[in-house]
Amino acid sequence: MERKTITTQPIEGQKPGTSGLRKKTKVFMKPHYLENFVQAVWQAIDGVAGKTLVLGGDGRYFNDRAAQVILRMAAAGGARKVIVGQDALLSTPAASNLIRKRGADGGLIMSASHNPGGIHEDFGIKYNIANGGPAPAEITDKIYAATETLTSYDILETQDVDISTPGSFDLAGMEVEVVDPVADYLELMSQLFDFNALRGLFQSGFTMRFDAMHAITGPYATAVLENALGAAAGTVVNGTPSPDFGGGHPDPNPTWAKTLMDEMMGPDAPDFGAASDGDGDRNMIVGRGIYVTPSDSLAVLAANAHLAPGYSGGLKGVARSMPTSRALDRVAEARGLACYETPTGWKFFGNLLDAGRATLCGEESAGTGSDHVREKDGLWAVLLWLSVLAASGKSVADILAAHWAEFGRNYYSRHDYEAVESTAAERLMQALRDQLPDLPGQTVAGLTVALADEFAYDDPVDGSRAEGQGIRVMFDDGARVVFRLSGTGTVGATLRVYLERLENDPALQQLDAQEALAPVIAAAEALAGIGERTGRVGPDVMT
Ligand code: VG1
Ligand code: CO
Repeated sequence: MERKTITTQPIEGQKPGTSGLRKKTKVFMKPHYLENFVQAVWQAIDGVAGKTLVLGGDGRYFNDRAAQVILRMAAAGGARKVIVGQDALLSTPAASNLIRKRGADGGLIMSASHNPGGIHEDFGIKYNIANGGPAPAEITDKIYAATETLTSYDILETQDVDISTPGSFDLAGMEVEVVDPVADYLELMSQLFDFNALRGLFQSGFTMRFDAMHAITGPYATAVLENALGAAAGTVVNGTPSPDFGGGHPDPNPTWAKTLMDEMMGPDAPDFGAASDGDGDRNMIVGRGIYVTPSDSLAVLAANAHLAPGYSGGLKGVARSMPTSRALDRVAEARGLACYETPTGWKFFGNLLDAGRATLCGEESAGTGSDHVREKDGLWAVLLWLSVLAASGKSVADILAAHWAEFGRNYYSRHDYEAVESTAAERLMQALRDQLPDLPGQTVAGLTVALADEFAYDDPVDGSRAEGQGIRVMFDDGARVVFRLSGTGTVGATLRVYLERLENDPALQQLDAQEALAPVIAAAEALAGIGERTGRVGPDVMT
């Protein structure tokens, strides 16, 4: 085994986005592409020498190859140890848990999350820090800067190592520990939730469908729901991870999880439905005949988390990303909880969780989590919902109706325009930015603007500031529209339009969300001229 220093040159565009670096798989497979980025990570953390890292991914195409490269580079860099999931698999929340539990210095997660996988689709890589959470901007900026000046990387010349069975071995002085990807995560869940009560729920005839979307959550959901909790065999569908996610799009929303949606809206629907994304950190919740928006799900969980043992002492506070609906704020207000509003992306919750200011966090993009790890956690959210259902004995529809009657309903939807031509998208955002000073007081499609700004966040823990985090327009009746460009796409630009309107009258809380939001949708179009500027007649995805 020989340690080699390979000469390279900076590669353009290796700038981490909302959640790591995501590119077409074929781009990642180009000579030096992955290696340059990994070396830049080592540089950003002042070298990998002596460090212990966690490594795993969601099993998408190139996951296995990338893992071998990273192991060889960690060994060449003098790392003390790498804890790797068997076959290089780990869900994102399981990786976060392992980093924390083992006191590792950080970890590398190989995933492009909800983006499709396969040789013609996307691959990604993300660095997490010692608290188990995504690296903050301070570190991702350093990584990017390093990619721009890099001239060489170190790598071991050796055969592939066998990581198909748990156990430890030596790789040129570095220990490689291969672990069962599910075991530690299962143990953590059993500490947070009352498994006996959940077993009782399934014994009482409660039925469920969990769509793992051919992604990493399959083995976790099968182990937890079917094996530990006794849900019927077949509860978990599409449970075997495949490198291209069965040719599907592992994004748990009504568009991409349509089969599950159809089943839940059909005559023989189970009591409860759920799905998760490529790397297992997102969740979609559906009741029989009713879809739960992620924003509502977060609010319901905040109002009821005390029903699970892990949260019986109450919540320290809650947090949501800015575009997430303000349903959570209403719960926080009623319960006297601090409520934080952060930019999009889980990395912004890390400080709040570490400082004990928030226990529960969430995003409208189907991410919910708590201080048990430093990532959002799809299966955890499902178990918390099951705990609420078991303790209350109510259906999902009844829980939602009661929640809206108590707190009001924040009608909510996100409209995505995908792969829009980048310049057109930038121009649209700039035109909105230019209008901001003049908007307050104006009437747009019948709604009067109360406030309009571009969101900036001052972190209350470390004082760091994040600017340019989305344009928001609030109307005087409490409605709101937010515009942002995605930071996870790999083709052109994705415009996200977040729409929200509050309805306090229980008689008007059962409308179709798109109908209820029609005035806000019209105002968004009037403000941004989406059709004209993008050439699109409608959104590609509505959540
Ligand atoms: C999207 C979501 C954001 C989420 C991020 C990573 O980012 O909107 O809420 O944190 O994906 O999630 P963007 O920049 O495309 O809007 V995952 O599960 O894809 O790591
Ligand atoms: Co994800």
